[in-house]
Formats: sequence, C-alpha cells, structure tokens
Amino acid sequence: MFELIRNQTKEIRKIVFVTGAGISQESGIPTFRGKDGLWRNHDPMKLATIDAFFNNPKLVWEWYNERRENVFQAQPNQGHTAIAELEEYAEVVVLTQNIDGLHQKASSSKVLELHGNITRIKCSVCNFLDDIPRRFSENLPLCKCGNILRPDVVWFGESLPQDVWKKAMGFAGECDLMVVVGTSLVVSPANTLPISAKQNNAILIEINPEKTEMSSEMDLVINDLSTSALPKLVSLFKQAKEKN
Ligand code: BV8
Repeated sequence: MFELIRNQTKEIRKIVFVTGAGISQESGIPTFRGKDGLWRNHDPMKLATIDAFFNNPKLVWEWYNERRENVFQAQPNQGHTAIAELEEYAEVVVLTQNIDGLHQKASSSKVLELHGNITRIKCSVCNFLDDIPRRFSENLPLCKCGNILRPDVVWFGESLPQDVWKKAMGFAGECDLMVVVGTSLVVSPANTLPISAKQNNAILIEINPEKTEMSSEMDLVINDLSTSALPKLVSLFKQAKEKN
C-alpha cells in the first residue's frame, strides 16, 4: 500500500497530518458532508456562523450541546492511535480541522486545532475562556461580564486563530511527508496546507475512501478507511527501524 515511500522512511523525518471529520467517523462522530452528515438536516451557514449565533443563540447552542454530548462519549479509534504511535519513528505534527479533541485523547503530543474545540467555551466579548462542564444547567450560558458565552470554535466567516494558523503554515512548509486523512478539503484556508507542503517538495499522501477535489495533486491516493490504512503506515516505519 505504501510502496511509494517504502525505501524513503529513513529520509522522512518530519511528518504532518492534516485531518478532517472522516478520521473521527469510526469513533461515532458524524462527518459533515457524508450520507450520515451532520449537515444533512442542518444548514451549516445557518448554524456555524456568528450571525446565526446572534440571531438564534438557543438553536446554535442546542446544536453544539447535542454534538458535544456525542464527543464526550467518543473514543479515539485505530486511526488516531496510529498517528500517536508514529511519534516513536518520526517528528509528527497533527493539523486538525476537527473540534473533538480525539487526537489529544489518543496521546498525540503536537496537535494544532485549526477550528477550535467544542469542549471549550469562550465569551463573545471579553477574553474569558474555559473548559465546558459536562452538562449545562441553563440554556444560554452568560459570562461574568454579562455577555453570552459561545463554543470556542471557528465559525464560517471568522478568521482562524492567527498564532495557530501561522504555526500550521510553518509546519506544512517544512515537512518531508504530509498525510491528508478524512477530509473533503472543501474548507479554506485549511485546504491550502497541502499546496504549501507540495511547494516545499513534501511527499503528499491522501487517505480517504472517496476522491476529493485535490486527489490529483497527491503523490499517492489510498482509497481506504483511516482505521485500516494508518496502522499499515506505522508498521512500515516500525519495520524500517527494526531493520536498521
Ligand atoms: C476564513 C468548526 C477568512 C465549527 C468549521 C463564502 C462566505 C463566507 C466564507 C466563505 C465563502 N466562501 C469561502 C469561504 C471561506 C470559508 C469556507 O471555506 N467555506 C466553504 C464552505 C466553501 N472558510 C471560512 O470561513 C474560514 N475562515 O476563511 O477566514 C475570512 C474571514 C471573513 C470572511 C471570509 C473569510 C473558517 C472555516 C472554519 C469553519 N468551521 N468547523 C463546527 O464544526 O461547527 S468547518 C468544518 O467543516 C470542519 O471543521 C471542517 O473543516 C469542515 C468539514 O470538512 P471535513 O472535515 O473535510 O469533513 P467532510 O464531511 O467535508 O469530509 C469528510 C471526509 O472524510 C470525506 O471526504 C469522506 O470521504 C472522508 N471519510 C469518511 N469516513 C472516513 C473518511 N476518510 C477516512 N476514513 C474514514 N473512515
């Protein structure tokens, strides 16, 4: 499956993963655009935007509370744990679009959350930031400053956290291998990361059961599930290390 890099594992020192909802699908968290997609019965532009929040904060909080309950139940799958295990054989950085915290739960040590985290809460005005308690007592949580609290996620039309985005671009621009897993690469600017890696001569591998808009840019496309393909990638590096 990974013939392309079989003889290059020694030269591949820095690996960057760009992950999306697909890597958490087998942990029971619905993707956005799949057949079980979150957005099948919700319009993202009606829910994951700042306007939607201020027009109907109760609806938006209900949607996030429902999704957060699901995230609290979810466990990392073999795809998440394989990425964490790969840290034994190379420098690994995970640039995730997911807001479920499953890479950290799988013990990946370097994770940049490009779109925030659903289990964190922040004030819509002051700089209050905290973890969300398991359950909310009231429907609309208010900050001590009196303003409404919101999930600490990046909504459409909002810029990504500048420090996070800058670091992510840096890692993408200096890696030897970028593995794009479980993302349709529809959302920008996250979908520009593979382009930065390619411009810096990284090897690009895509792991996705379906083709994406950028499959033709990849050096290797593996049409497989992340839980099946990622453990195979780890064993390739493991065998190479044992051989030396
Ligand atoms: C920005 C957090 C500058 C919230 C998310 C018009 C109007 C307004 C904006 C725009 C516009 N046109 C373009 C834009 C920019 C916009 C954008 O890209 N829109 C898209 C819809 C066209 N981007 C932004 O607004 C970003 N900010 O650009 O700032 C700016 C400032 C002001 C004005 C304009 C621009 C902010 C984007 C962040 C949005 N927040 N999430 C929440 O989650 O509630 S995005 C959200 O959707 C996710 O975080 C993720 O990024 C994205 C979903 O994508 P995927 O993860 O790829 O999931 P998807 O379901 O699509 O695909 C899953 C894949 O997995 C599939 O390919 C499937 O085949 C595969 N799969 C399934 N199972 C498996 C699998 N693969 C492997 N194994 C499996 N088992």
